[in-house]
Amino acid sequence: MLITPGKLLSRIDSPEDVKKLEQAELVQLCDELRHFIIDNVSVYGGHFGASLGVVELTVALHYVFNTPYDQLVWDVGHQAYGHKILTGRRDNFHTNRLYNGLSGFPKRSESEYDAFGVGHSSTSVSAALGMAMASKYKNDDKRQHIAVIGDGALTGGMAFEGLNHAGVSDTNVLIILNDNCMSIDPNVGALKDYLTDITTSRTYNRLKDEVWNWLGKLSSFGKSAQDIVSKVENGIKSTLLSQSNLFESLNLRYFGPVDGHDVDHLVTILNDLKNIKGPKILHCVTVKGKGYGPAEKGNATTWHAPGTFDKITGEIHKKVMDTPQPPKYQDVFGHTMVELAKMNDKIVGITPAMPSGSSMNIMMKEMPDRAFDVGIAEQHAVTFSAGLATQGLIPFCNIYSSFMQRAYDQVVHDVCIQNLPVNFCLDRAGFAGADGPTHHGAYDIAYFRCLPNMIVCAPMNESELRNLMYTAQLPRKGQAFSIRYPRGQGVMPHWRTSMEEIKIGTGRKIRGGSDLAILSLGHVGNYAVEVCDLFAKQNINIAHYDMRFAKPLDEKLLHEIFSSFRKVITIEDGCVQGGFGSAVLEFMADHHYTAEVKRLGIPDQVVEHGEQSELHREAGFDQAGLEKAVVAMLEVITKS
Ligand SMILES: Cc1ncc(C[n+]2csc(CCOP(=O)(O)OP(=O)(O)O)c2C)c(N)n1
Repeated sequence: MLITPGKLLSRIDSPEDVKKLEQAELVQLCDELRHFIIDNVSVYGGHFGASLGVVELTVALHYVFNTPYDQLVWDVGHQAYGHKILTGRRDNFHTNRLYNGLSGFPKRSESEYDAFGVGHSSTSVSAALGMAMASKYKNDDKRQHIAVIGDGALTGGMAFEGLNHAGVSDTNVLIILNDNCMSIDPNVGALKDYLTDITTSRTYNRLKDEVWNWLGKLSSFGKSAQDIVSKVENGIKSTLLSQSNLFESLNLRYFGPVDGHDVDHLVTILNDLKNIKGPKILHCVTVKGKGYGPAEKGNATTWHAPGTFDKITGEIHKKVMDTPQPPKYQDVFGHTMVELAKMNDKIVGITPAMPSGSSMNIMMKEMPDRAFDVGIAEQHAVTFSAGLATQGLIPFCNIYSSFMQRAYDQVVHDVCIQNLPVNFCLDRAGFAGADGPTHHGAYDIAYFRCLPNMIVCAPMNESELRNLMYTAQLPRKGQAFSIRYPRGQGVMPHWRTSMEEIKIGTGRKIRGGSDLAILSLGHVGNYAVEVCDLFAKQNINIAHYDMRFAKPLDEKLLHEIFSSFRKVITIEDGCVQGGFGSAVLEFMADHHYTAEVKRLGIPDQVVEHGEQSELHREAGFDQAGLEKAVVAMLEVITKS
C-alpha cells in the first residue's frame, strides 16, 4: 500500500529542505510528519507513541542544527522515525523493520544522519559527550553535539555516568530531556518524582522564566550572551539554594521545562542554546502518542508498539484463530510466577522496566509487594536480586537476554563469585525478530556457560518452562539458575500442566534412532521433532534428544549418544561460538570421542532484523536448514 506524504513533506529529501521552509510553515510540516508516521505504523507496525511525541522536537532540531555535521544522537532510537523520514528515508519508510528493509533504530551504516547506532537505552549522553570531546580535541568549537534522552532512559545508571562526566567536560554538548513520564510502562522511581517536582515547581519556573526573557534577547546581545546567562543563573542559584536543581548541581546548565510540542518556541530556544557554550540540558515536556487520539487518551503502554491498527477507529488488529493457540512464553512465565509465589512465600520477582514485555506485570498486579520494577537498570536489578538472595528470599530476575549483557559483571561479581542462588529468566533469547541485532539474544548461553556456579538451561515447550521454574525455586545450596526462552509462542495450547522437578543437568530422549542423532537445546527442538517425523517416513531413523541443560551437561546421556552415533547435529537458538554445540564438542574432546558433529545456531556475524522465521532460515537452523544438514550428513554415510 502506497502512503503519500503531505505537500510539504513530499518535498523534504534531507534536512537541507527543512531549512528552506519558513519558520511559520513548520507547524504544517509537523502535522504532515505526524500523519505520515500514523499512516505507516498503522499499516506496517512498529514503535509508535514515542515517535509521535518527538515530532516537533525532530523538526526543530533539523531546522536549527546543521546535521549531519552537527551530531544528533537519539537514545534507544525507537523514537527516531520522524528523524529517518526527514533524512532521506521517507520513500523507503514502508520497509521499516522488515527483512532487508530499514532498521527500526538509528544505524550508522544506514545513514550519515544516524550519528550513533542504538537499541539499548541510556547510551546517548556518553556517545554525544565522546563526540563533543573529539571536537574539542580537534579545536572545532562550531560543531554541536546533541543527545535526546527520555525520562525512562535517564533512569539507567549509564546516563548518570555520562552526566557526571559531562558536567566537568567543558564540551559543546546539549542534552535534551524528553520527559513524557513514561518508559514503556509508566516510569518508576524517585527520579520520576523529582522531574515532576521541577516541572510543577512554581518558584523555580518563575525564576527560570526570567532566564527565558533574557534568552529572548540573546541574539541581539551577540558575544555577551554568555555573561548574561551566567548572571541570571547565578541569581537564580543563590535564590534557590535550598531548592537546588540536580542537573545544575552536576554543573550542567539547566533550561526548561518547556512545552515540547510548541515547534516555534523550540526553534527559538534551540537557536539560543546554540550560542551558549559548555554542557547544558534542555528539559522538554511531551506527551507520548501526541496527536493521535486513541494513543493520547488510551493506554500509553499498548501504544508504545501496538502492531497494525485501524487508524480511523484506533482498533488494534488482532489475529482471530479458530482453535486454541499456544500462549507466549512470557505469559507462561508471568502466570507461573504467581502460581509458584502462592506456594512459596520466599519468591519475589524483579524486572528492569519490562513489566509488560516480560509479563511480570501479572505478578505486580496480584502481589504488588513481591514484584519490583526497578527502572531501566539491569545492573541494579541483578545486584538487588543478589541482595535479596543473601537474606533467604528466592528472586526470579527476568531480563531480556540482550539486556542482560549490561549486567554481566554483576552476574559474575555479585552472584556467581558469592555463589548466590539467584534465578534468571532470560526472555527474548535467540533471534528477537524485527528489533534486530541490538535486541537478538544471541550470546547468553556462551557468556553464562563459562561462569562457575551457574546453571544454564532452556525449555523446549511451556510445560518444561514451568518445570524448570518449579525446579529453580526448590531449596538449593548456592548456584545461579538461568532459564532462557524465546520471544513469541510456544507449542502447547493447553499449557497449565502440573509442575514437577527436573533433575538439574538431565536431558531427555524424545525419539530413538540409528542413523544420526540430533541434540537440541530449547524451543528449536520442535524443528527437530518435525524433521525426525519427515525422515521416518522414508525409513531413515534419526534420534532426537532434548538436552535441556547447556550446563551442567547430561554427561550420562552424552556417553550413551556418543557410544552409539557417529553422526551428530546440535541445534540451538544462540551463537555457535561458545554455545551449547561447543559444550558438546568440549565433552567429546574431554572423553576422547570421535564423531562428525555439525553445529547449527547463530553464526559469528551480525544478523540483521526480520521475522524470526526469516532469520532462522537465513542462519540455517529452521526446519529446512536442519533437513539440509541431515541430508548432507547422511549422504556422507551412504558414500562411505
Ligand atoms: C538497556 C535497555 N533496557 C530496556 C530497554 C527496553 N526499552 C525500550 S524503550 C524503553 C522505554 C524508554 O523510555 P523513555 O526513554 O522515557 O522513552 P519513551 O518511550 O517514553 O519516549 C525501554 C525500557 C532498552 N531498550 N534498553
